[in-house]
Amino acid sequence: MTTGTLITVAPTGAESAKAEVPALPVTLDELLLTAKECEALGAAVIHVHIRDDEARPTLDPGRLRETVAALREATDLIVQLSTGGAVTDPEAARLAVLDAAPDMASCTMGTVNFGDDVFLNRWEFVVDLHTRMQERGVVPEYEIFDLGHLTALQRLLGKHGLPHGGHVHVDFVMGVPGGMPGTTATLVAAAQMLRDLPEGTTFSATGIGRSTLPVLLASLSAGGHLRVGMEDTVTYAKGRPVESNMQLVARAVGFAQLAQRPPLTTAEARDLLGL
Ligand code: KMH
Ligand code: ZN
Repeated sequence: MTTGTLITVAPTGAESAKAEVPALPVTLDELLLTAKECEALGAAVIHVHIRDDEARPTLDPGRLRETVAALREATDLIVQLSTGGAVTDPEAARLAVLDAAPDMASCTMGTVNFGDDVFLNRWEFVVDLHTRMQERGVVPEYEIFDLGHLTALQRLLGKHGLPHGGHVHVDFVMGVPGGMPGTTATLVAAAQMLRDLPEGTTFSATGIGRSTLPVLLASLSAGGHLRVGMEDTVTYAKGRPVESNMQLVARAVGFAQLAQRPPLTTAEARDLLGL
């Protein structure tokens, strides 16, 4: 059954430099302002990467805890911390993200070439992340960069059981150089593979760079949900830099309304995700 649309904003990421993308929210104040405005527009989940005082990506535990508390205080958004971090982050620091006790955390389902880098996600690491989230009551969003990652998820759930809350939600991250392409055909193939996962599994999708719009439109028509934000896209249209995360959320909300699948409220999103 097609429902409303879960809209996730991924405002910062770990890849863009503030010097090159001045609109990127990197301080806590900038993040909170972005979160509040995106919530008012229709976002229900925020996927969070944080930066240090020099705007470099960090997984500093104190800063992560402070960020979770501040987002909860300022908004009703579902707070999803990235355990992906930056490609240079060690596994121990990525696991320690869970100590900040977010509502959700990302769990990438395998290794992928990531431009000129490698985003390493060894099987034992993925199992560790999944089981620690089960123990701590953190709901995962399984990040799928390639179709084989869905097979790895089937194996993970078969061997180690369902996530906390019992609902499985995945996010197709499409168009990363080295991962699956951000095309309608690939999104349909990925959505078909969900038949091998527990009944009721839901998906969001995001297309990196210029695959943003094809992926957004394909996901809406296939019954999927949307992730948008400056983590994934810094160009709004050819030759036009993104002005703010709000601009991307507003565009996603507009398309969702046109598709007669309006944004889910934060309460509806909590129900959907088993929070
Ligand atoms: N920054 C990428 C290396 C996640 O947040 O879990 C990984 C990433 C996925 O963004
Ligand atoms: Zn991320």
